[in-house]
Amino acid sequence: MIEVLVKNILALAIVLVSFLLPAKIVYADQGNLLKINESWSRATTSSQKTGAVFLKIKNVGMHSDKLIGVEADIANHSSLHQMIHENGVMKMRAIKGGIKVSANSEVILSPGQKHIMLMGLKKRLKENSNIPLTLIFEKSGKINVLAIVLPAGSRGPDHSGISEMEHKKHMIKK
Ligand SMILES: [Cu+2]
Repeated sequence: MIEVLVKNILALAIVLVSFLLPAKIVYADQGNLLKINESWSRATTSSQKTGAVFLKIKNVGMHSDKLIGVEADIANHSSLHQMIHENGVMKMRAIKGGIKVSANSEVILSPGQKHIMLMGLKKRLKENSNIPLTLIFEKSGKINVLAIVLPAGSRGPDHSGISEMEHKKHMIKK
């Protein structure tokens, strides 16, 4: 009788342990190691057919990753761009090979630098609206982001008086 009881307790213990283990595996999800902060864009007029999105990518993990693409329903075509100087003129070029985000570091996409280009806008970017985007990373896969549209000519959330709480609303939504 006692032997049966001990066996039952052992079986129960094994079941409990197996319930506890997967929780730890989920916690180590690579996708959570990339934090997308301060995603923003600038309002456009109805005649403007292109827009740009800027954001910060923080890698709190121990492995590097790479932003290799972007998808946005609001535009016919979205790509990663870089500004370059050519014969004294600033030009935009598509980034080949993606944007590397090293372990434990941050990459900032900002005006005049690297940015996400939205080409063939299907509708104008309205101030205070949100643009849903999907960032595609080599290792972490897809991460959905909402970029807030700031006034035309804005220099970014840091300079527009948007509170820290507003920032958090636009952080990574996986
Ligand atoms: Cu561009």
